[in-house]
Amino acid sequence: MSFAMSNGYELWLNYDKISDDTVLKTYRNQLQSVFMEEGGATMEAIMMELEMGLGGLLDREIRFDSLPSSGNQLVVSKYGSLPKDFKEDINIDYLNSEGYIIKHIKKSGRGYLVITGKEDIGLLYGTFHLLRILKMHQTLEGLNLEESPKVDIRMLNHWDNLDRTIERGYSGFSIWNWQTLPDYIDQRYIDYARANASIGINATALTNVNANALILTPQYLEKVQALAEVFRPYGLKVYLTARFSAPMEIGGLETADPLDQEVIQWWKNKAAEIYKSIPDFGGFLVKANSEGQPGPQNYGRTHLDGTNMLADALTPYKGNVIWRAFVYSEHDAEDRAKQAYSEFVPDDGKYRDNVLIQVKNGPIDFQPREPFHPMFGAMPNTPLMMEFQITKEYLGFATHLVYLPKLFEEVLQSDTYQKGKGSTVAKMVDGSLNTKKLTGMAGVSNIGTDTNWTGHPFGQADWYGFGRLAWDPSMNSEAIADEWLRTTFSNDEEFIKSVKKMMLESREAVVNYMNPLGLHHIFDTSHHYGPGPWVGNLSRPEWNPVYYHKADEDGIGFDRTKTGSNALSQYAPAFEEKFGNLETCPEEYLLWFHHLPWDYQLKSGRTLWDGLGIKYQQGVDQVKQMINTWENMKPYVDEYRHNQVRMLLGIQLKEAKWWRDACMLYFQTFSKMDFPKEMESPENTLEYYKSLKFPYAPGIRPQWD
Ligand code: BDP
Repeated sequence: MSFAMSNGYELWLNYDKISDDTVLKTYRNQLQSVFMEEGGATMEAIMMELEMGLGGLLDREIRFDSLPSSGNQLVVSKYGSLPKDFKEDINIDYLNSEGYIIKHIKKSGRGYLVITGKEDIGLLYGTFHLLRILKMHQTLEGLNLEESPKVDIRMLNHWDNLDRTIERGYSGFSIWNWQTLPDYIDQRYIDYARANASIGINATALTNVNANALILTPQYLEKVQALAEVFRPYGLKVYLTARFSAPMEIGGLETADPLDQEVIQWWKNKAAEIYKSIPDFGGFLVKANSEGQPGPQNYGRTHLDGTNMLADALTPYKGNVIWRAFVYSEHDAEDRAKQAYSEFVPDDGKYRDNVLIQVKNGPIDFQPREPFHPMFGAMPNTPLMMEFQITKEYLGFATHLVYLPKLFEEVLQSDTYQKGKGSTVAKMVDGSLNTKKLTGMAGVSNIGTDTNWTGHPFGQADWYGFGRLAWDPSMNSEAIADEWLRTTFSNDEEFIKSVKKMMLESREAVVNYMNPLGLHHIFDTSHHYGPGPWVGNLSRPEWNPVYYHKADEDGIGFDRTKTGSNALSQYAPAFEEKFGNLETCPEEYLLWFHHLPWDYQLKSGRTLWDGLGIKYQQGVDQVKQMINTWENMKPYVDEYRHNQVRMLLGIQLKEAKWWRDACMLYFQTFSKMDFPKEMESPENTLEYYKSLKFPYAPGIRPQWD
């Protein structure tokens, strides 16, 4: 077999000719011509995608024809414009405005594959779905698909700074070239919009949540407008991060107090100015009173005051405020995991209708494994937006192969018990549990200027999977891996089977070699690259790893039961009971909720100490297994990408061992016990691991140094 080299730029949208001749012949016969309803920019985008996609996959010029046609045809048309006899075969009653139907119907001996919906954007989403079907070699005969997104706002959050560095970015610089905008439209902007539309992402916040007020000045808004124009045909709305002190920094006011009349007016004027040039502007994303960012509390006001003030400024234009719940204070001695809940839950139901509170998936910070955030089960009257992190700040940067949709799925399928058993986080997020009016899911982007966008070729799967889950939070991660592999690499069953297995197991591997048995936040400080469980000298207690593992001679773990911080009380009684009781607490969460002696007996009969070492070793062994799997995949993958992944897996193995050795040596200073026999001996001393410094590790926020 020979393969075209792929540098990965095309993502899952590579349209090389279908290699299976039988499949190709069938599709060519079924799609002899295309009928397209005439229309605006979105219809043009569809036409362009069909010319590239259908033209490429079928390896021929696309013939556009009238309806009815002389042969079998693809029909792309809004329902309202379809001929009457086509309408009779299709029911769009249950579609929402972004939804679509793909249906294969027969008329006078001809086959018509109809993509239809209520709006143009539905047709675009349907077109991408069809191209996916073709790339996966699925049958068109008898096709009858109906899809509507279950979540309203499906959004990427770019933590991109105006100097093009990216906070927690590991795949190059920001793709937004502010210097050449608005005049120069990089092809990447268009391809970015295409890629997002192909997985249903419909919103993007362009700038870092640690915001720079300059983005709201005319000089930058003109550039934002240019991007918004590129994105519009693809249904992608632009949001900006709003720095709460902007009225002072760029408005010349003396205060940013949300109850001050001048401040209120300043934001109203700013909204009017933005909507004048970007009529479909999405709204503001805000990080306030968190990690040094300004906010309403600087003026003795509450998050509610700040949120509603901004919301009022956007109401006339149907814009939204997305207010982040990632707040914790150095002045609060309370367990960090409890603080956001205490801050926001009392105001449930008091937010304006155009407000969403954006909550990270877990109560601490995007760890390899966390229980779901208790707010998801506690604010039935407020739209809560899920925030996942696609970039791997705590999961090995862009060098580790860790398939994140598996993590996302675990969170979404967790039971909050809010309305009894089965009240999953997914049902909360998609609004079905409380019939929420506004719903959303955000993912902190892993995209940069690297040729393949995400650094690690498998990082693309995380972007892809995030989009698919935002469209339908009940999807399973295995089906997503299947789609991504087939559309990105190959349909070969042997390849799919092995690599899918590797992807699905990769998330547990990273948990094992970094943070097993419920350990969390034991990363080296500031850059979060590698282990740093010994760090205990930072000014804020909750920035220190020792705060989270609490290891001492008696044992290890954070007691969050009644005898400890009682963070468990923020969950529903059924959850509290299960996780609070050592008999029933799943061992993956043991040290998240309990402080236990080193010789505590695990279900396996081994001590906690042995169990820890065994898990760390298991993580290392899993990476070795991944390396084996990948070696065997050589016949199925082009040399370029095979080599890339092979080298990256080498780094992953090195770092998995580093984690195992550094953590076990450090914890041994407390446990004073021998390593379990299953564990390989450490390769270096604890002093060596402690001495490692990474002054230029990527993705750090300069002001945090
Ligand atoms: C933490 C990151 C920090 C972000 C912060 C946030 O370390 O860079 O600014 O989250 O989400 O995970 O605001």
